[in-house]
Amino acid sequence: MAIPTQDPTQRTAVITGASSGIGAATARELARAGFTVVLAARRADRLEALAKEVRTDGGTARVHPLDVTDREAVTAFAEQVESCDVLVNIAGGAYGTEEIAQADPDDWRRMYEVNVLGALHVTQSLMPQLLASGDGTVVVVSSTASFTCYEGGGGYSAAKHGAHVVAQTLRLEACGQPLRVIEIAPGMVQTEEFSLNRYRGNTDKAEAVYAGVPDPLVAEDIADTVAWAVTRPPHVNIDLLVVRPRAQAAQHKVHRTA
Ligand code: 8X3
Repeated sequence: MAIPTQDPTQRTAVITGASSGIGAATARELARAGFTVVLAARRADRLEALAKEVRTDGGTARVHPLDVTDREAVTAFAEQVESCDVLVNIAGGAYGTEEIAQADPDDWRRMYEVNVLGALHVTQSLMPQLLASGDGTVVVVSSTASFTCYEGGGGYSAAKHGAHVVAQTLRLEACGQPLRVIEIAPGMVQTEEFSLNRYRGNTDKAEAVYAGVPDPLVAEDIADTVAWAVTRPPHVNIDLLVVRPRAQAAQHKVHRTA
C-alpha cells in the first residue's frame, strides 16, 4: 500500500524564534527540504539576513517581525499568513538563575509569557490555516527541563513544563482532526544566545555551562530532528522526542573532560 506523503515543495512552514539558534537552523533546514519558510521573530535585521541566505540557496522565505507575547501583533501576523502547513514554536528562553528564595517574579512572568503564552497565541491564531491544510502540524520545541527540576532553574522549568502541557493537551483536543502535534525536548544545546540570556550577558558563566563537554548538541541537531519529524507521512505523529548529547545522560549527569 502506498504511504501518502505531502510534497514539502508545496508547503509552508512558520517558524517562531527564527532570528537565531535553533529557530534559524530550523528555518534553514526546512527551506532546504523545500518548504516555503515564514520567519517570525522580533529582530527584523536578523530575519532579513536569514531570508537572503535562504533565497541565495534557492529557497523561498518571507519575513515577519513579531513578538509572540503580543497577542494583537500575533493576530495581525496570522491575518497576513495565507497558508500554514507546519508551525514550529521555537520562540522561548531562560532568564536568570536565582533560586526560588531570591528569584525575580518578573523573570518568571517573562519566561511564562514567551515559552507558554507565545506558543498559545501563535498556535491559536494560525489554527484556521493549519486545519485548512488538511495535514497541519504543530511542533512545540520544549526542553528536558519540561520533565525535571534543577537548582536555579525553577522559573524556566516551570515555563517549559507549561510548554509540554500545551503540546500534550492540544494533541488530545485535536484527535480526529487533520492536525499532528509534535513535541521536541532538547537537552544541552550550545547556541550563541541561550546561556548568555540565562546568565544576563555574563559570557564567562554562559560558556562555563559547556566547559569540557565533548560535543554538546548544536542548533542544527535539533533542526534536523524537527525536519525529520514533520516530514513523516501524515498518519505518523511523532509525539515526543527527547534529544540530548551523548555526554548528557540526565540533567545532572554530564560528562566533562576538564
Ligand atoms: C535547555 C536545557 O538543560 O538548560 O532547554 O534546562 S537545560
